[in-house]
Amino acid sequence: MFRQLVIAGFLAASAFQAQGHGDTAHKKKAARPISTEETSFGREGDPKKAVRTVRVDMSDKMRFSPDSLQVKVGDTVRFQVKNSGQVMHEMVLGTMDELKKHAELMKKHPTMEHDEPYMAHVAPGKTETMVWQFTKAGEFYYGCLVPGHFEAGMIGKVRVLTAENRK
Ligand SMILES: [Cu+2]
Repeated sequence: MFRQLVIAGFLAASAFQAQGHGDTAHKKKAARPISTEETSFGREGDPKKAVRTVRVDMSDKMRFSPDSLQVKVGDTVRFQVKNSGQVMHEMVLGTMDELKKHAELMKKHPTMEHDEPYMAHVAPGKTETMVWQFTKAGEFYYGCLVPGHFEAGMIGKVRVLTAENRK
C-alpha cells in the first residue's frame, strides 16, 4: 500500500512537470482513493481487479482506435489511452446523452477544467490509464470532448453484455 502511494505521488509529480499550465486539475487523479460513486454507466474500477487491458489510440483524424468494443457486465477494464496526435485529446465514457450535453458545455467553456474517473485527458505523445468497471448492461459510448472533436466524429461505442446475451 505504502509503495503504491509513493508511486502514485511520483506519477503525479512527473505529470506536473511534463504538462504545461492550464491543466492543474488533472494532477490529483493518481493520488486520490477510488471513487465509490455509481453512475448510469458504471463506476471507477480497482486496478487490481482489472480483467482486461484495452489500448485505445486517439489521433488528429478525430478517431478512436478501436472505435467499438464489447465487455461483460461487471468487468473492470484498464484503458491505456494513447494520444498519437499533435493536439490534446481525451477519452470520456458515458451515455450518448451525457456525452452530448458535456460536449455542448465544453464548447461554451473551452477552458473549463473537468476531471472525473471516467475521463482520461491525454497530452500529445502521452499515454494515460483509466480503470473503469462496467456495472450495467447496455450500449455506452466514449467521446473526445475537446471542442469540435466530438462533432467531427471522435466517438466510440461500448457494448456491455449480460451473461445471457453473450451466448
Ligand atoms: Cu480529440
